[in-house]
Amino acid sequence: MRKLSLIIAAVLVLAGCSAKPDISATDLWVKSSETSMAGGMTAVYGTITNNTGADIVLTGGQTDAAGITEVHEMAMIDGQMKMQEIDGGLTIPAGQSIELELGGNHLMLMQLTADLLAGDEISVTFSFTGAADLVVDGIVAKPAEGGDEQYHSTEMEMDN
Ligand SMILES: [Cu+2]
Repeated sequence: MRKLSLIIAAVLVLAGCSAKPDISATDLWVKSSETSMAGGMTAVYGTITNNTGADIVLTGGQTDAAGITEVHEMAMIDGQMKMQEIDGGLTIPAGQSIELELGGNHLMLMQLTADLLAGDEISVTFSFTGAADLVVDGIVAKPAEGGDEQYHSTEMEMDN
């Protein structure tokens, strides 16, 4: 009997350890708009936290909602603000969070497989170096606040 309760205690300790995920994703959403149509593109935003004691790198992802999923940044290129894939991925330092946000880094979805309307939900797998994949279901599509329908157009230019 004593031995059995020790085993149960050990199992509970193990379960407790695995309860805290290596990576947590909060406030995730995907932009819906008239530009987020089948064949088009959009992006996923939110906060991703690295709960481990070592740096990890967000390298991309995968979703049934799109043909291509990449980690993008905004950068000045030839005097124009454009987005581009981040070479080598986006580092999330040990114990810290990164923000995927409008006008900043984002998880780009290209070649959308279907229209993405407000209220639609998608599932996205985030891929990392240094940590296991993270699958997030139920990421809800909503319009961008303030309206930035052209934000993800590669034609976008800054008005000076
Ligand atoms: Cu992008």
